[in-house]
Order: sequence, then C-alpha cells, then structure tokens
Amino acid sequence: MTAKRYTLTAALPYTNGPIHIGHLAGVYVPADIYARYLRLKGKDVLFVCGSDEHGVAISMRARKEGKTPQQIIDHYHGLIKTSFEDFGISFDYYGRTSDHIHHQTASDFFKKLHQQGDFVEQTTDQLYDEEAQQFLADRFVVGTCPKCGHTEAYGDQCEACGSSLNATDLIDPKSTLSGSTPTLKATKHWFLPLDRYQDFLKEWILKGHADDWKPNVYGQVKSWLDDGLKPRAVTRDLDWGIPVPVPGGENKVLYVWFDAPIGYISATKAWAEANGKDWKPYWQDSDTELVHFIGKDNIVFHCIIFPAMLKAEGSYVLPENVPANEFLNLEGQKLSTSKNWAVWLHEYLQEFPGKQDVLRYALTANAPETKDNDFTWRDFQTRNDSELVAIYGNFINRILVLTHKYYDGQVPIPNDLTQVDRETLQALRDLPVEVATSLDAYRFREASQTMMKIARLGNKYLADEEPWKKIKTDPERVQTIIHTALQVAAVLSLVSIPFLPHTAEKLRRLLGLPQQANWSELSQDEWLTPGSQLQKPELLFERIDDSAIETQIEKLQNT
Ligand code: B3M
Ligand code: ZN
Repeated sequence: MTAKRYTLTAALPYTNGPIHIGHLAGVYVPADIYARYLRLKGKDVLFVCGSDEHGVAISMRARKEGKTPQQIIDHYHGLIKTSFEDFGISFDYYGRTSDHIHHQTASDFFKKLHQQGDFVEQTTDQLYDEEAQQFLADRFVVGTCPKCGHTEAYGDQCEACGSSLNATDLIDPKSTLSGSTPTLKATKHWFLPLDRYQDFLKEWILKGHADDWKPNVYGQVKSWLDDGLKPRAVTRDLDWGIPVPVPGGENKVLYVWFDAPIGYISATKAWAEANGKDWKPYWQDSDTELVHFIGKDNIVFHCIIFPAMLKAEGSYVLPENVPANEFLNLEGQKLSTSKNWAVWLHEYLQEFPGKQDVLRYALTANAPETKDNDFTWRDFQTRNDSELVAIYGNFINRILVLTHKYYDGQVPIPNDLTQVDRETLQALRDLPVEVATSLDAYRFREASQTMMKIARLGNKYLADEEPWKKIKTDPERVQTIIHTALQVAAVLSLVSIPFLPHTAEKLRRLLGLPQQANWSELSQDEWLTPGSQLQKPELLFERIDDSAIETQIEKLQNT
C-alpha cells in the first residue's frame, strides 16, 4: 500500500458473447471492489478494461451467425459496455481493441520488438484445412491436450489445465471448420522465444513473489517454468486481427494474445487523451503498482507471455500481483456460452432491476478465490433474504425508524456508556481494520463477511439493548443506545462502498452523510454527531420470492 499510483486492469472480454456471472465472480467484481477500496483510501487509481475484438472466437461466431466480424464485435461491445455500466463496474476507461489507438499501439509494440531482434522468424509446418483452405490455429482446431489429456483443447490453449500450446502439439487434431483432420503446410511466423526469459521469470516470480502471489497462480506458473518454456508464435495466418506491420507480414495478423494485453496500455492512452493526462506514469514509472485481475485460464498470458513482452520492450513496469480467481459453476455444471448454461448479466439487470448489489454480494460471498465454486439460485435468494434483508436492511430500517419515532430523525446526545456500548464501539474500530487487511491481500470473500459482521453487530446491539422497552422508563439510556447504533450504521455505510456501492450511496443519503468519503474517517471517534438530521426511512433490500427463483431455474432447465 505504498505505491504512488495503481494501474488496475481487468481481463478484456471477448466480444463474441455477453458477460455472465462467471466473468463477474472471476474478474470484474473483485477488480471493482479493489478499485473502489483504493479510491476510498485516496489513492491515484486507474482502472481500465475494454473489449477484446480479435481472435478466432469472433471469426467463428461471425461464421456461425452469417455476419461479419465487425457486426459481431459492434453488437457485443455495446452490450458488454452498457451492462458493465448498469451493473456498476467503475472502469475509468473501457476501450476496444478494434480502435485505431490500439492498432497503432500494438503495431508499434511489435515493430519495436522486431527491430530489437526479440523475435525469431521461422518457417514451420502448421496445421492446414484443405477443405476450408485455411490454416488452423487457436479455436479453429481442437484436439487432445498433450499435458492433461483434455479432449477439447484448443490450438493455443487447454482450458482444462491452462497450458499454453502450439497447435501442432495437439494429439488427434480436428478442424472446427470442416471437422477434417488437418494436413501440415509450411508458413512463416514470428516467435517470441520465451525460453530466453526462463531465468528472468524464475527470479522475478518464483523468488520474488513466492509470498504474495496466490497459491493457485504461483503453482500454475511454477509448473510451466519447471516444464521449460518454449518459443510461441505471435502471428497468425488469419484475415481478422491487426496486420503484421513488418515486411513478409502480408495476410498475417498479430496473435490475439499478443495484441490483447497491449489493450490495457492503449486503453490507458485513450483515457489520458480524453482527460488531458500523461499515460506513461501508469505504465512506465516504478512508483506504479500494476495489478491484473483475470480468471485462471488467463494466468499464462498475464504471468509469462505479457511480462516477457514488457521485459523485452524494456520501458514498462511488471505486474505487482495477478490475483486470478478460479472458475464459477452454475447449479453444479460448468458455465457454457455455447450451451447457454449461464446467467447473463444483461438479462439479470432486466429481470432483477435495482438488485445489482444483491448479485455483487452473492458472487463475492461465494467467490471462487482459491477453488472452483458453485452459484445456485437458492443460495442467491438466501444471501439476499437471510443476510441483506434480515440483518443489514433490518438493522438500518430499525435504527432509522426509531430515530424518527423518538427524536424526529435527529441524532440524539449520548449519555454515559455501558460496558456493552464500549465493546460495540471497540468492535466498530476493529472490524474495518480486518476488512482492510483482507482487501490488501485480495481476500474479497473474507472481507465481505467482515463487512457483514458490522451489520450483525448493529442488529444484535439493538436486539439486545431493546430501546423500545426503555424509552418510557429510561430515556437517557435510549439516547445512548440510538446514538451508538447510528455510529455503527455510519461505519457500515462507508465500509460497504467497495462491496455494495448502490446500497452505500442510498444509505449515506439516508444518514445525511456525504457521498465523498475517505477510509481514514474510520479512525474518528464519532461519525454521526448529535443534532444531525436523518432522512425518512427507505428499505435498502426486499425479499426475493420463490417464484422469481423458480422462474430462473426453469429457464435454465429449458435451455
Ligand atoms: N479475452 C478473455 C478470455 O480468455 C480474454 C482476456 C484478454 S485480457 C488481455 O476469455
Ligand atoms: Zn490440458
């Protein structure tokens, strides 16, 4: 927490389909929690993302739908950008890799490495589909993974074990275009000799980040380095992508995983241009902490390939951390875009209007941070009804109603504190420190449960102190109880900002607190001073009917 500025990146979603809850749980909710938390601490934060618009997946979607790749990316870029905005993912800039600024940035990056001699140019035999008259790379070919035996591995990656592959590594490859068995055909490509970076990566990661990178990330990187890194082709024989900007690159494009991570840099440049800022400090200053938020299938690209590219280019910082999450399953099955086995964000926003924070909370409380985890609609309903409504919402509603009932909505003056009051106020000091410790270590699930402990603290305090039974016999005591409970509500409203931004905004308005807040305020002695006026009570959460949940489960069963 000592850096001068933070550059936070979230994996660029492919514009070949909408965002689903797996993306949110794996990448975007944790990234947004972290960005909002750092901003609350007054840090200089740049949080960037954008659409990943090249790659075979988009060409395949276009073929499938009888559209052009441009039509596909325009449709999904718009849908994704809008749904992130409506959900409250607070990017400072959301770009797209089809933008000119990205083509320019990625081309210049490639040309610099080419001029420096960082590539190995090689003519090798690559898989070729005689029927489709098309070289087969990436998702144009599937086969058995040579490392783990997964039978649906792609030409560049096995999603089962995360391995980064060359298509010719696949066992029993099949073209996804024609189903035929590919032949081999000579073609020239530019290779990034990852083997040259083996020692640097071992030193930087295995020694330098043994203690602060998550075990699931560190373990994957270690297994690749132990296996020994091989050169990776960073160009492709495709017609959709960024043209290879050097002689001999005709009809070839940059490999999507070469260009996409550079999308973080081009999004930063676009943000800087739009805001009259200098982009360089966010990528080229050692006082900057770079953190990549990704899913586990992107670890090799963000911990091995992109850092090797940045190291070769020479003027960039390297990621301080890459807190990748594991996968989220849905009702016990793997999320699948092709099988439509997913909860799509844009549909959730339509079917559960105003409940963005409920999904944020359910996905954070159950996040696949260290192992794959399962989302069920029943758990979603329980998180909402038993925690957000019954504890968080109930506490806030009670304290607002009581303050209006006894004091016309004005914060009362407290009298002498009892032992219970002092313990409650001490907990109010300790719990936010625990939240910060968890967030600093990217343990968002744990942090969200400690935030909920603050709501439980307030709820229990009111239930135990029962001011409604004392108002006639001991009004001085009730003043203290209400004042103390309101301090809990005030702290909860600040600590909730990263996790439940929409709820925090409403709660702070109801408490008459400013929307602009700073984490350092948590060390104050008092947050709601006597005499300050509260707004009329409004419900923060409402129960979700069984019928709404059954509708969702039926919808899935009918896919
Ligand atoms: N487009 C997401 C994926 O692998 C990929 C991330 C790029 S981050 C530079 O699903
Ligand atoms: Zn595998």
